[in-house]
Amino acid sequence: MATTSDQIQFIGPYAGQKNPGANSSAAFALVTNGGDEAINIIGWSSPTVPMVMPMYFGLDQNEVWSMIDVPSRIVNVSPGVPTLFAPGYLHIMLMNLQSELPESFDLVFTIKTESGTTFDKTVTFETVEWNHLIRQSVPSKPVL
Ligand SMILES: [Cu+2]
Repeated sequence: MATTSDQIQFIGPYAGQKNPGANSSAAFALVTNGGDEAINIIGWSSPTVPMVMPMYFGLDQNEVWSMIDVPSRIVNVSPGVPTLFAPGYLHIMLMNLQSELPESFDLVFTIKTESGTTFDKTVTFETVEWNHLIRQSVPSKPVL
């Protein structure tokens, strides 16, 4: 059965920039799967952001927030098991941005799944201050 964009929800989406005006941003959300089958996301892109990819985001040995590559690029979203993009775990890296993030913005993700489906998902992100963002360990809007 083909995966549809309605099957995946991004809950409490927020994003931040370490250096305002920089051309990269970290985006977070709790991603749920309302369908019956697990979805393996193998590709992320966007018509408006030149580069979008999942990466780990955690403190290194020097207590500095650092990005760690996810070489496979695979993110699994299983029914009943939300996938968390949050500081200390995964984030969606937005790169080569043309401008500073507005207070709120819509982002279209083109998501490709391992089962061969590709669909667009529009997500509305709120921009939060970096120092506030990194203290958050859960999505800004609790669910479940
Ligand atoms: Cu990043």
